[in-house]
Amino acid sequence: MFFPEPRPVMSSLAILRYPDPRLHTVAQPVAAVDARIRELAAQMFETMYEAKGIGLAATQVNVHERLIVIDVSEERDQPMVLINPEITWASDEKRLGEEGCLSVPGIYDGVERATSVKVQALDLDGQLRTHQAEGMLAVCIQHEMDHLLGKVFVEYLSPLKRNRIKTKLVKQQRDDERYADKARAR
Ligand code: K1U
Ligand code: ZN
Repeated sequence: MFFPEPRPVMSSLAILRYPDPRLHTVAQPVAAVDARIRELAAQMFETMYEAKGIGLAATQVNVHERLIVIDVSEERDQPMVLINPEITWASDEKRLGEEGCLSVPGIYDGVERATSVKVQALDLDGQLRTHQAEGMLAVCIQHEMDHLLGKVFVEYLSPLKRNRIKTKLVKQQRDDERYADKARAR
């Protein structure tokens, strides 16, 4: 009789949506890079790839530990994990670029960020590494590090824009819940 190899069970995680207050939680350092953290990183990659994002912070999946996954490659084959990341240097040169966020669906706006950064972080083997990042990778690292501090990119926008976004997303969430309730009742 043929018994197939057991496959690792993977599942996507729910992404918190702005203005969920849990997005403003400050993440705590990862105490140990162990099997739990490797499993969480794998689930976060699955969630990020499924949502067609280029990055995801643990905060966004309601885990308040300093863990980020990123893949800015076109081919989606350059996964990067940053555990307990710290920016050790940022360029004085800044650039205004368009950002989006999986926790703020459908909203894109300009944010000014350093064009290059150096970041130190542990990898999945618990090794300390230094990364020099430019372009989209530098932007994505800064965006995800903000999530770990409880900051969402809309907080760089004017209060007027931010309130409009909040109102739009609260309404969208209510409509989505009503639609789901109706679908369940059918
Ligand atoms: O943190 C997140 O929610 C992921 C976010 C990362 C990010 C995108 C753009 C600039 C900075 C950080 C996303 O992946 S949003 C969706 C997306 O794939 C995207 C949006 C705009 C430009 C490029 C990619
Ligand atoms: Zn984001």
